[in-house]
Amino acid sequence: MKKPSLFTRPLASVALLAALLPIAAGCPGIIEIKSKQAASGPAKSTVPPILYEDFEKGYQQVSAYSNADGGASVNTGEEDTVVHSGKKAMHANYKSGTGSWGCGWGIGTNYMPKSGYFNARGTLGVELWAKAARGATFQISVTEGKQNGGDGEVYLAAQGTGSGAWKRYFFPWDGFTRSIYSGNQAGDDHLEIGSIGGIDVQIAEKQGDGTIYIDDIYFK
Ligand SMILES: [Ca+2]
Repeated sequence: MKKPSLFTRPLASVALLAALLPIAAGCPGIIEIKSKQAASGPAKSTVPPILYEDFEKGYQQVSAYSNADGGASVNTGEEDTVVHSGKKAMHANYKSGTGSWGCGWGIGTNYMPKSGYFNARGTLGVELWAKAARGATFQISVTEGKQNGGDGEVYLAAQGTGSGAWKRYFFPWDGFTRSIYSGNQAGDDHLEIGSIGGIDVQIAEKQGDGTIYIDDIYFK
């Protein structure tokens, strides 16, 4: 799997962007920065980790969808045995099917701020722990809220690949791309991390049946 690109990007460009930032902030409109918060920001998170879900207060499924025509299905629930930390995680038992897409679900959160969205500004991406079969792939997406600059677009991270054991995954914001299949298609084409409304997970088609466990989801 590709390593976070922050570590491979030439330091000079990071330094240059860091130097330009105060100018950009002071002169709105002169430099437009799109979907690249992490790339144009500092190389370290400037805020403490923000907990999205650790399942210790239970698991809330907010949606589930599967390509029934292709034989796909998914059932998600609270997990009390296979956990990364604490006493609880979540699991999804899936059949990926043989259609043109597989299945997915929305992970609810017990920690949603009263505003209705997470302000993840100052973070570099999404960290989570997952245990998936070796070689099995999954993909997370974030849906923007509709306040604080968000306009309901959906952005997809790069695929994660299971190792058969619990593994830490980090999906940097600058690796997310806008979904052309879901979310607002008439938005500003800009991932607004100041307004994250939710996280989904998708399992692509044609990779058999399995179970994926997920725990400890943070914006970091
Ligand atoms: Ca947007």
